[in-house]
Amino acid sequence: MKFFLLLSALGLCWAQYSPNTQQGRTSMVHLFEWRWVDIAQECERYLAPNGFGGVQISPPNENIVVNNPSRPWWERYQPISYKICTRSGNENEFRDMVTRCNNVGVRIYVDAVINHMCGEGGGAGTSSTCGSYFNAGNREFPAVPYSGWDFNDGKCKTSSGGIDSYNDAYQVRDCRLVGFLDLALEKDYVRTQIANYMNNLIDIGVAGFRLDASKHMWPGDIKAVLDKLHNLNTKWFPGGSRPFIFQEVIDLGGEAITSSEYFGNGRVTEFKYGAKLGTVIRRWNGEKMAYLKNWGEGWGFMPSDRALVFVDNHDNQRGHGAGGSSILTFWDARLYKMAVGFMLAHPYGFTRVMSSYRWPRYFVNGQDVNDWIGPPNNNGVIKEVTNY
Ligand code: QV4
Ligand code: CA
Repeated sequence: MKFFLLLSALGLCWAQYSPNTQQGRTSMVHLFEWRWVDIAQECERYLAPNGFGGVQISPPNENIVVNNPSRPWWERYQPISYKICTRSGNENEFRDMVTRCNNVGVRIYVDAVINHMCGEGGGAGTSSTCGSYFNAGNREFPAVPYSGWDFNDGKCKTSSGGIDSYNDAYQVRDCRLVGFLDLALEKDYVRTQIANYMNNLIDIGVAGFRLDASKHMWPGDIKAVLDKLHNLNTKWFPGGSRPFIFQEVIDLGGEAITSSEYFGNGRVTEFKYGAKLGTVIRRWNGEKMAYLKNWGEGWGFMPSDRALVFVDNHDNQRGHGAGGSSILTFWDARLYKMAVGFMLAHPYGFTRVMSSYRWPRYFVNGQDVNDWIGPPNNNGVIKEVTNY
């Protein structure tokens, strides 16, 4: 009885912080912009035999199709509906991937874009990955459905309707992040639509979620959505297992919103990790690897059991998001391997490795003007990942 109580207490505390990986598997890989059919094969031929715990996938829900520039990777961060229908594949391919990966013990984590829909300037029509109609100007997304009531237009207090200051938590959460139509997450209707989407994925067999743009959502609203989520599919997970949650909050210090506000919901991305590790391995600012002795909380990072860590991510690999010039990427191959090797060997946080694609970097005044380029494709159709 005592043992049972202890176990259930452990289960409760661990819950959404546990990646639901198999014993001894301590890392996930982000297969950025990969197709579901390729991920299924990668689970079977490489990830399972090499001890990977899981895969973070690109957003699986229908998104806007951007033609100018031509099919950028970032169009996937502008949802049109919650249909599983993108350049990575359709719902059948998604189900097949989840099943095959779970069957070899590799978990799937979905990148959930739930703070917003497409940009206010997204226009009207059916330029979407599944052909669903939408009208951004009228706030109409009938394939969900969402309408004007479901957005924060009335709540945001800035005259631009956008986020003018990151020192004001209300703006950051209630106004439009670079123009994206901001969902009114305090509404039960909106929470329910989002939870239905996530529950569909959970029932298919996914093990957890990256919550995109979490800084732009109130922690209490996120909690209300999470409270509606099902337990994981018992075909692969013990009864009562909760989805793993990691929230994208960029907190390098000095802003109104801190990572710790989100600890109650799940883990949080620790962006200081890659920024500092890059500085150390590059030997900038007098740093050296000997100083890594107290790496982790000793460096002012969040508690290890709340941290999701990585050397680089899909944003700061190409100059988006945060981290700055110290971030190491595959463009600095030797130093990058040192950083990733160190990360995987060190016990702090739950680790994520980055796997993406090369693009023709082209700097103009220090800015990569090709930072938008999408995955290798034939006329927009993502190419097969070849097996070397
Ligand atoms: C343009 C103008 C804006 C204008 C707007 C008006 O530049 O000045 O206000 O139009 O409509 C794309 C374009 C961007 C464009 C916007 C709207 O790059 O220029 O604005 O669309 O049409 C990714 C990319 C963004 C991209 C977005 C959606 O990084 O460039 O925007 O996808 O397509 C902060 C956040 C953090 C965020 C990070 C990048 O706190 O949450 O910025 N990170 C996550 C994802 C990231 C994604 C988003 C959030 C948005 O990791 O990949 O943004 O879902 O730090
Ligand atoms: Ca918001």
